[in-house]
Amino acid sequence: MRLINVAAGQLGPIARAETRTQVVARLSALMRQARECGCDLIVYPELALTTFFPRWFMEDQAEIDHFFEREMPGPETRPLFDLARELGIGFYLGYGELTSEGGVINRYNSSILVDKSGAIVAKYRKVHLPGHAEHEPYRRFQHLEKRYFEPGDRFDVVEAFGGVMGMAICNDRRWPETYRVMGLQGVEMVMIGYNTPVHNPPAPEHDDLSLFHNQLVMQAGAYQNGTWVVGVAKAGVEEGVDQIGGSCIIAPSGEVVAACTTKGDEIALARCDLDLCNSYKRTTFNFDVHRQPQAYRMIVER
Ligand code: CDT
Repeated sequence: MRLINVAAGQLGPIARAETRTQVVARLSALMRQARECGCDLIVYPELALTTFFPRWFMEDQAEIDHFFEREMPGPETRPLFDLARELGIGFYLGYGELTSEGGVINRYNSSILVDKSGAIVAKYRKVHLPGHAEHEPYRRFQHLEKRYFEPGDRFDVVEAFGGVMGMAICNDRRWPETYRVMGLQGVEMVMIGYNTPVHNPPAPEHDDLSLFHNQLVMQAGAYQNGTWVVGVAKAGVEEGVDQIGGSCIIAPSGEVVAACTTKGDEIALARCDLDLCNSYKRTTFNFDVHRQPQAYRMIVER
């Protein structure tokens, strides 16, 4: 057995006025709970340091940039890294990343994986940015990820925590390619933070299915690639927008083995044996034996 004790570290709403320091205190409280329960790793949501700001149309760049981190860790986030090192627990954290190289500024919807020594061992930039780039007045709230972020361009994996670890962010979880590209690299645990409004303005007929779709895509991704999946929400009514909860930990069988039951700050725990992946990776989903890539060319050519 190769065990990782994992916590899904769900957050309730973060108000626009809440400071990084206040949020880090909430993240720290969840981290302490997780460690008291023997966890090696806690997974936090997408954009876990601020409110989900793409719901607002903004033109003032300084106002927009307030939601981004210029360094990681920075002065306000360093206490979380220090606590991780002190407790001996790793974490996945989603945040808005602002880079500045040679006078060129780029902004991404990113996540990092931090090991038990408090060192960043991997960074991921969200590939599938949903929503729109311009103000759409018909919407009760906006979803302007295409305005505020550039897309990432790769799904890598990293050896950490005794296994092969991968990251994705929110909308990525709906796309089979996300899991498959990491599956082809032998991924054994995919960590995914999300912010998902219950109401989808362009398709309100999906609203009643939002929790079902959340679980459907992550269960399918886990089973079809023989990997653990840890999906973690920022949930509840945030600045007037109701966001789904449904944080859960899914085994390579596709079964949900732990789940949050509230829409607030809460941890759900599972003892994840990475060797459970083998049973799927070596049989039904033995890619070397059964895949037929010559029949899939259209996926990358169109
Ligand atoms: N954050 C994020 O990617 N949310 C999307 C919302 C639906 S598309 C407007 C999601 O896929 O959950």
